[in-house]
Amino acid sequence: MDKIDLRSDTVSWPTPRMRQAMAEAEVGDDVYGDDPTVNRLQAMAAEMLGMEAALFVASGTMGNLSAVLSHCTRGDEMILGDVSHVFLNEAGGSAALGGVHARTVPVQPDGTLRLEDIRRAVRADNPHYPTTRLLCLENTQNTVGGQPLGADYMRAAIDLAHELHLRVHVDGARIFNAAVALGVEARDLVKGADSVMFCLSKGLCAPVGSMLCGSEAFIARALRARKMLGGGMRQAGVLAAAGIVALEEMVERLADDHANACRLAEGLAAIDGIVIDPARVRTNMVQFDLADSVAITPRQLVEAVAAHGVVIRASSPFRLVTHYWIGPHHIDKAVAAFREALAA
Ligand code: TLP
Repeated sequence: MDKIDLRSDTVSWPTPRMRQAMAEAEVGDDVYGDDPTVNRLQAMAAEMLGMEAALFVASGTMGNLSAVLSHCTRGDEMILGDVSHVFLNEAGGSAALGGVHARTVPVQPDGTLRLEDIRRAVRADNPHYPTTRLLCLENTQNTVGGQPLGADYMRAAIDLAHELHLRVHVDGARIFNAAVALGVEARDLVKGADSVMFCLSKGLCAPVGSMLCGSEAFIARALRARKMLGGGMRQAGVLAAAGIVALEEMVERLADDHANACRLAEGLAAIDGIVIDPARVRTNMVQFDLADSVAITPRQLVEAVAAHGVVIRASSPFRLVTHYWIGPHHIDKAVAAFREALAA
């Protein structure tokens, strides 16, 4: 990778091992269930997440939407975080295509939804109201800096939802970042959930794809939803082969991305004009703001660091994301680029 691209871990390229596995993949028609490489990936994913079955989908967005369509019917309501990806960044698909009403509760700085907020958001049985059907949790919680939600919290939220007769879907796009950061197995973070989606194409570096996991019965419904969304793929083993390498080789090393994110945060904290709390960096994301005293605009900062080969997006707060293609020397170059941009 020629640039130091910190916009997201989605920008990560497949590894040489992935490209080789893709070239050599055994394939079949996956819509007929005939692709041995897809079937192997699905079995691995289900096993790692402690679920009965799994389905290979084109993207995290497709996985989340397939889950919502499989859990809910039109006019149902789901409770989810007010800055969750499903609510903010999935083109309103659950409303547009599923007729599912969103009831948001505030995401806390640690990424959790308060249990009392969840309890209060559940509707009474009354014909004026939609039927509350689903709770969506996000782990790690992207918008608050990739905070990992611990196993105790997940268990408490899942148990509460079940007590309230809700189903639970976990948007675990980065569940392996959470697991590695917390030193637990991913399956321990989703125990009892009715479904979980995780992405192969973010920190795990695969070029395409996410996995939706759940019970056999749930996956049978999700298979139809995926088909309806145009996600029935044919010789998808070419893509699944990279996903297998992702699960075999790329999970434990996420700890390097987390260490690099800490290094980046500490470097930025030493620069006048940057407002950051390095203690909040728990996984592969770094958030910071510009101090009011800083003369340049966010857009000018983006352009100034781009001149040094550092690619970021203007946002408030700024978000920088580390991944496989970013090593400690890239971090040091990036910090130097920020220092120079803000010294000007
Ligand atoms: N997130 C992307 C952007 O869409 C914001 C990113 O750069 O972080 N759940 C979560 C928590 C996500 O962060 C994302 C992607 C998705 C779902 C959707 O995955 P894709 O992009 O594969 O549809």
